[in-house]
Amino acid sequence: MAAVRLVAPTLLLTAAAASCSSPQNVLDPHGPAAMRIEELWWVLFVMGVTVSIVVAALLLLAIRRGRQRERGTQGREINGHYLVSIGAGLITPAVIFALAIYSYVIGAGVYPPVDEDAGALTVEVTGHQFWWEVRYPQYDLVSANEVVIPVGRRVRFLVTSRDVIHSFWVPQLQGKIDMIPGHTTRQWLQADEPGRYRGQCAEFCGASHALMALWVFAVPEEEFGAWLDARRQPALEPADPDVREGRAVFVAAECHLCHATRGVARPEALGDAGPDLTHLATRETLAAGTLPNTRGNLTAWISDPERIKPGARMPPTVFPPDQLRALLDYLQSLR
Ligand code: HEC
Ligand SMILES: [Cu+2]
Repeated sequence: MAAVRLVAPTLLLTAAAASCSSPQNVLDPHGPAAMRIEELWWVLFVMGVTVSIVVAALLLLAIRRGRQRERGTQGREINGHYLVSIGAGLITPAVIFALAIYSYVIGAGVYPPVDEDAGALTVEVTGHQFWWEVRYPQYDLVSANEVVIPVGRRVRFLVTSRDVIHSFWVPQLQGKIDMIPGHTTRQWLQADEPGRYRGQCAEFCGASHALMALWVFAVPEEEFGAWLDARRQPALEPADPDVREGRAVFVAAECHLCHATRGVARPEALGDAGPDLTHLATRETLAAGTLPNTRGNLTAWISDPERIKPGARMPPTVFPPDQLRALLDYLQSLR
């Protein structure tokens, strides 16, 4: 039957999407908000499939009747006006209205009001072309491109942007929310299971929009406490002479004008045009999820960011080999 032929591929595709374990799968939710969004998705999907089947069936019926008329074998004429009025005039609008209310209720549950409650753990995420600034204001902690949250706790996210409109979206945990310059948007995020969840900028923001990803790590409460303690430590004056030399290269090349390495070393680097590098070596990726954080990738990134990330707001710098080695030693010491 044609209707089956029409619907089967859609169902197959959906089943494939639902079963695939992509780290950004809306159909594989790991938090209360994402679960409601998934539920809404399935309800609308089933309604959509039902409408497709009904329309396909009516179309087939009309074709059959047309053929019968041509052959003169047409049976009794049905007066369809009643059916059409009741179906199109009453049932369809009622169903659409019910669905509208239902999706409104889901929306209200997904984005409940976020109060000023100072006690709630707060994370501030600021979008930049093309990376994420991450702050924990209650702990005086700054990071970039990776967010760590405790499992099972509702965390308050305050998001904004430094330049253009971005959108903060971690599909397995919560719906997307715009990051608007000059305006702070609030939302709750909660992960019910420990794990790593990939997020992605969901509003076109320039050439490397697609390379603007972030990771959210949900960890047990004790691990979160330990993480906070470790990340609040400042970067120390390096003891190793090589690393100390690398720090001098970092300052001489003016990396510190854009990148902060908060700590006791002087001059203190406080630049904020680029990601905070105080704990760079603990991050898994470079340049907002674009590259694994390895020595080779650090070299490639520093010598030519534009080749890796078109439009990236960092100038290329080429160093003589010994300076480069020292700089890499320094960057890799930032734990
Ligand atoms: C004009 C400002 C500017 C200067 C100067 C600058 N950077 Fe950057 N840097 C950035 C920006 C912006 C990014 C983020 C790029 C992106 O992901 O889109 C970045 C990203 C990085 C990253 C990746 C960080 C992460 O967490 O993903 C490293 C490492 C880095 N820069 C090192 C350096 C070094 C070393 C120097 C000096 C040789 C330097 N930068 C000079 C602006 C700058
Ligand atoms: Cu963006």
